[in-house]
Amino acid sequence: MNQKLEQLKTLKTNEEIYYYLLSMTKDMVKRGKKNESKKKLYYISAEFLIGKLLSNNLINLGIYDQVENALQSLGKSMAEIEEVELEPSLGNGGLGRLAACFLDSIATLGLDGDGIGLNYHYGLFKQTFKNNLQTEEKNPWITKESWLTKKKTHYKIPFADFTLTSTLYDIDVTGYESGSNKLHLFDIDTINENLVTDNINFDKEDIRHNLTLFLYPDDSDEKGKLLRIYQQYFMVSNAAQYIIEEAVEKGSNLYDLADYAVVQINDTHPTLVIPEFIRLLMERGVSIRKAISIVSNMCAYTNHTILAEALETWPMEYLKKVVPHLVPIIQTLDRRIKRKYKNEEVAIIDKQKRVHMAFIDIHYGFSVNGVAALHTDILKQNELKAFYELYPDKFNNKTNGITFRRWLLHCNKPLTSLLEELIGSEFKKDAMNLTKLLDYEKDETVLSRLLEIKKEAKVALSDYLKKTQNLTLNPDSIYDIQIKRLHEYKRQQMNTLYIIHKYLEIKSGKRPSTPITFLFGAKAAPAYVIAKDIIHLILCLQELIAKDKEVSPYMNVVMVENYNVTLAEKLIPACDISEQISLASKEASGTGNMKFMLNGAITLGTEDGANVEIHELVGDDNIYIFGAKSDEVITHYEKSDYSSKEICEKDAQIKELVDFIVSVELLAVGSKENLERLHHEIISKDWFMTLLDLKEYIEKKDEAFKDYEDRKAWAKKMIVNISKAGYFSSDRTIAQYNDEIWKLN
Ligand code: 26V
Repeated sequence: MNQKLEQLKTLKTNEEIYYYLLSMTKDMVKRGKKNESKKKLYYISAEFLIGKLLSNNLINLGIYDQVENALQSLGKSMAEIEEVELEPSLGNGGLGRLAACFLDSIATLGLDGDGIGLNYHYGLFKQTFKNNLQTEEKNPWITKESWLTKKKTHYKIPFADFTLTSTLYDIDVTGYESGSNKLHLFDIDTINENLVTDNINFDKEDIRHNLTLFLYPDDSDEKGKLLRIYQQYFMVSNAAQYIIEEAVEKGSNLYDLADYAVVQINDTHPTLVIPEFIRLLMERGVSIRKAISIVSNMCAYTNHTILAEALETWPMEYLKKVVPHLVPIIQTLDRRIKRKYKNEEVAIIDKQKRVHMAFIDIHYGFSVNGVAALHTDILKQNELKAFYELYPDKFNNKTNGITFRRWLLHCNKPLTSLLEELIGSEFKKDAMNLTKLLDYEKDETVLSRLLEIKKEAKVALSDYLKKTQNLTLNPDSIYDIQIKRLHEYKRQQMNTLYIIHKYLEIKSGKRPSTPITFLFGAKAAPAYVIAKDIIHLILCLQELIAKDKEVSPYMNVVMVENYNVTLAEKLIPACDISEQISLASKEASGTGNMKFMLNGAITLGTEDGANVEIHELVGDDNIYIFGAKSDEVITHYEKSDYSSKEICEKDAQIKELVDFIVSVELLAVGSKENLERLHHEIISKDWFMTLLDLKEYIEKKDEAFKDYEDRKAWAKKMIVNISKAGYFSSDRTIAQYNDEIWKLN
């Protein structure tokens, strides 16, 4: 090791150093311990939002400090070296990031479990802003040397009209002071990157050459949907072949496959793995009856959303076009259910010949889990009630978690050091030890140090955003942050209505005691028109306020470009107020909420997803909760009795805020088409009930800003939040998955 670091000191450029460390790390992992057991977990997911890997791997291998010291003697820092690494965008948001946190915890707990997914060359997309609008560009991340290791593993993947040959690429997954596992990403050698013409456009029908170009290409049309099925089948056929091969090598006779493998199906995207396993077993001589039973004992499904538009159903016609060989199996699976249960609601193939992917998972898997207590309850009592009645024992909750290696040890070193100094280092291995911090609730010195650390993080974020995006932030302001995918149910639009409220207040002479910075980070799906209009509104407000000398000393809006894991790591430590304001019942869990809490931000949120559990843990005094509860919201949907129009007509204040979207001021900086469309959407539809909660939101947020003025009382809230965050370690979540679902030896 020392010799290696001496050699490092002979290097000059950041690139040379990065690639040296990359290969050194890969080498160490190769020679290090591997997690091994008879039964193995395979976490199949269309998304793995892994973020940059160098720092995390060095932390997990226990050599971060040594490397940092060596770099310092060269007059360099890890922060600079990390800039060389490109961040892959192999995920949309929470679901993909969760998969990455899980891989870290699986390895850390010494469990034998690999991830399986696809090697998208251009990821999701890189977001840029032009004329206050989002534009999408490809996001290449694969360099000649990278964390990917090309393997000699290849499979034949049969489609209707042709067969593709796959190639496997592996990424090492290091555990924190533990053995390592792998993330297997499958690809095709015949990919043609030149197919991408402009931005993210490409020929959607040229499957042999486009299959792994992008994550979830726009599926607003038939071609896009078909490509998505091609991707899904390619992913799961590779997975199934790989899993069977490994199990057989270990001694499985196929009939005992479930003793060698357990498969976690991450949302419905990998669902076709069920019929594919059955097909492969039948090919190897197993009867269909037996094959179904083997597979049903091996597969477990996680549901990540109740949004109807996100629950996948594929028209039978599409499946016939792409994977005709799976169709008879899916029909058999469906027939068996129809024979057993007369209830139409639980049929796999409905009357319109659509295949309900989630229903395959529920009938033919042994476990169904939601991702937060409230979410699981809603699944049982509402969305999947009919299934819960059939299979009460399959349903279970696994509240999400986050890896503290990335979301504390790596992203907030000053806070980590303070914690170590105060409560020792056991919390790094067992996060529940963070409760020891409660002893310091009244310690003035500790409270001041916490505030200093927060200030330092704000300065660091300001410097970074100045340097990388030419954004100007005031580190003496309150940092109020909402970072997550742009979706109406997450209600970024409600946040903008508050901003309008504050702007108008300041205009009328009512100034906040401490200036406020409203930070946003969000990508909108390329075909999601209203989401893009909301981004437009945020950017217009940013411009309007920045140009207004009367207002800008007191408030600013900052939307970061291309929000990703790397930016999250810098934004989260700097946050004072964490915006978790989804319409109750719609956010399955949220995981950003946990990251913010761990870094001493106070949540302003609805009783939704894991916010409910955060609220229970920290108590009323250490969180700002507002808004309609989930049962009330569900009732509104059932009765269709919510009308934003009525609210606007009755409430002049709300009307004033909403109408400001199409004010002369905003139209002067923005596009009439976008702003008018958004305005119309809110006053005439507002499917996610922004206006229902707006008044309470404004009140609560004002209360939070007022409380912020008492810095010591605020710091105490920070302490409570940090000390109670241990429950949200993904180590806890994974231990529960293992104890209750996977049961690895
Ligand atoms: C997908 C789609 C695709 C079609 C257009 C609309 C739409 C809306 C939402 C989604 C979400 C897909 C599933 C997902 O990402 N769920 C997230 O999973 C996280 C990890 O469990 C959880 O923390 C988030 O609350 C949940 O939204």
